[in-house]
Amino acid sequence: MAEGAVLLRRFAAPMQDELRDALREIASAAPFRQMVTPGGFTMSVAMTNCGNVGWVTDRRGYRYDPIDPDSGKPWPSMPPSFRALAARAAAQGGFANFAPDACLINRYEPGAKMSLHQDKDETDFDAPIVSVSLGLPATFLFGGAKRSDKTRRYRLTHGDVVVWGGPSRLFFHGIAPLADGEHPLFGRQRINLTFRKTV
Ligand code: MD3
Ligand code: FE
Repeated sequence: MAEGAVLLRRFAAPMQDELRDALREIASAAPFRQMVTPGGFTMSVAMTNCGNVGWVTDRRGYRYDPIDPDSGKPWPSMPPSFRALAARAAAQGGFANFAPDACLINRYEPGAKMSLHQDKDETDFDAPIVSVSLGLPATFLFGGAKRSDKTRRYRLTHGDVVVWGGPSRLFFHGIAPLADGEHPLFGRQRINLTFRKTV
């Protein structure tokens, strides 16, 4: 897709049942919620996290926080199956010993989108980000190092895993509004996991 970005089609599909069960457990302890941006907009994507820290946004800003602000408790721990999947994908993409400390979980219902942005709230940009797409297909918008760079569109479908390392780690990206549909296992939604090493 770009230097350092490796698309592994259907890589996570063999683990779909295990992923679905683990997600159900995480969401029962830390329910999906639509967070508010520092600018005061409610995101169309609903989010939760697992791992040592979770990504949060509110009127004060964006940050990684060890505590879920909705429950006041730590985020659910990262299931060993998640950790292993992320490490195996990263290795396949050329990054040995990937040890994520955070997994941001995005839930898109039809119409939800994510505007063009960079992921730069982490401190270690040498570590890749690993993303896992589950459920309904999405149109992924992939730009370059500058917001004004032209974007290309990729269709990400159920089970697709992407390793974002090297220069692509800081490229602008987003998700077009999700088209309606029904996935046999995940129903009327798309779930995206992003594994991050934040420190
Ligand atoms: C390219 N999520 O959570 S996954 C995000 O599908 C995010 O939910 C989108 O962007 C989603 O920050 C896109 C693909 C992705 C994730 C992280 C990246 C692409 C990336 C980081 C750097 C470059
Ligand atoms: Fe992102």
